[in-house]
Amino acid sequence: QILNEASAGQGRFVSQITRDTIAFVLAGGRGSRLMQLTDWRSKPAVPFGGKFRILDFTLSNCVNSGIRRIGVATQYKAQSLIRHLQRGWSFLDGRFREAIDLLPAQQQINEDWYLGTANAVFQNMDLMRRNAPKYVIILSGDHIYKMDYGKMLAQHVQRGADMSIACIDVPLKEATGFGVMHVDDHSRVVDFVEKPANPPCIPGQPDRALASMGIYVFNAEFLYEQLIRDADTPGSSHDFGKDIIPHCVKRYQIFAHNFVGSCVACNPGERPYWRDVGTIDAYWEANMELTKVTPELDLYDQDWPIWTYQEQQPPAKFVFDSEGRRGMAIDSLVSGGDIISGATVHRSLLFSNVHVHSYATVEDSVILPKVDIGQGARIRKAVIDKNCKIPAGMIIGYDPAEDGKRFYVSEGGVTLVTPDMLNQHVHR
Ligand code: ADQ
Ligand code: ADP
Repeated sequence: QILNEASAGQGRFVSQITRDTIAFVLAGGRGSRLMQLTDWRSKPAVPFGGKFRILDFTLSNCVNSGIRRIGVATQYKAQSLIRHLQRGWSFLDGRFREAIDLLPAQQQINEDWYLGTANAVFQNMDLMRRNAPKYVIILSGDHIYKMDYGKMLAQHVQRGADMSIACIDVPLKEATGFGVMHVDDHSRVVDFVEKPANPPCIPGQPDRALASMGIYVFNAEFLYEQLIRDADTPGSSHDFGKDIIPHCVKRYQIFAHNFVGSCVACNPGERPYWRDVGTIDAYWEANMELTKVTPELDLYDQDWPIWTYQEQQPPAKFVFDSEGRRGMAIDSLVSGGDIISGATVHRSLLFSNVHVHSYATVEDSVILPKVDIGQGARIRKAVIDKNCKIPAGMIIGYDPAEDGKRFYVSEGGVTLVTPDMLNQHVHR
């Protein structure tokens, strides 16, 4: 309908709607289930997929959807994220009303840091108002997915909604970690519970639930009204899922947008790709999936590029060592600055500047930037953090009991190694 109206000269094109939209990205949470991987950086800054940071996926969705006025709210250990954004995302050009604004919690209004997700937006409301957007899309910097937000915005406008919530159906037993909703025949949200102990199922589908993706489109004026009301509500935790949405569902026009309609390059009949990567196991698995011949997440789609910052690096290099052992990587993603010399790499992701020395083997592992793997080391099913220097001959991932004494071993048997752990237990 919206396209018909637009072509008849009465309505508004999707490109006009996205131009009238500001994106507000929540990137302040720690992501504590990623264990020591988030000791020194927030979850959105965690490297992913051989060259990106988790937040790059959300920001690329914005830019590729034509939403180019973006605010990023940061709080927990933000230095790494801020540096990444300054280096990698400053290509947005103010002359075209494009901008990326870094919005660290800075006690702008009173003594408080960002108390909850809604409070993070509330504290930046004046800044937002000055840009006079018609719509605000609120996003989280925590997920890996490709989504055309323009389609969600167009549907929001077409339905005359006050607010829209993107949703995805998930297994019922996983729904306790999400906001879960009920919708009527017109997709209007009639009930919403945040992280319920006993989640309600989708009618007729006893083992599935309709989960909020934490992606919200608001009419700007409606958002301001709700934020002001919430700020004045005693006892509120100032959170969208816990406070704002439950208050609004019975009173206003809140609609669910099905992610299937706006995911990019989803195969028909298959569930669309949306990953939380919030635990070491989920993080390792999502990275490992990328080493498959045809992974679900296509990083090579030139119509939906994932933007990032990476230092200039020389090409990856594979060499025979002095004794003629072949350096090779199979079913793996390798990056600029890597050198694999007389070592074997299988089903692994190597970020930039990784050196693997002779006789070493690396299997089923995620190796973050600037890691040095010494001669004869053997690494299996591991995540090795940035700047680790793995001593010659070290064995990781073959004996969980032994690894557990020095490193972190996840429920799923993934060993996480950080420089702090190596300093404490190995380099003493
Ligand atoms: P959670 O994922 O548990 O649930 P939350 O921890 O509030 O939500 O984090 C949402 C986003 O906000 C994250 O990107 C986080 O980094 C950021 N964030 C958290 N606190 C912040 C603060 N004080 N300042 C700035 N940023 C902050 C939410 C919804 C659920 C929904 C899931 C989907 O509440 O209803 O189902 O997301 O993952
Ligand atoms: P990233 O590439 O994610 O920014 P870094 O290794 O550069 O990762 O670390 C992020 C930030 O944390 C940097 O400011 C770094 O100086 C700091 N940091 C990392 N490890 C330590 C540590 N052991 N002690 C103090 N600061 C640290």
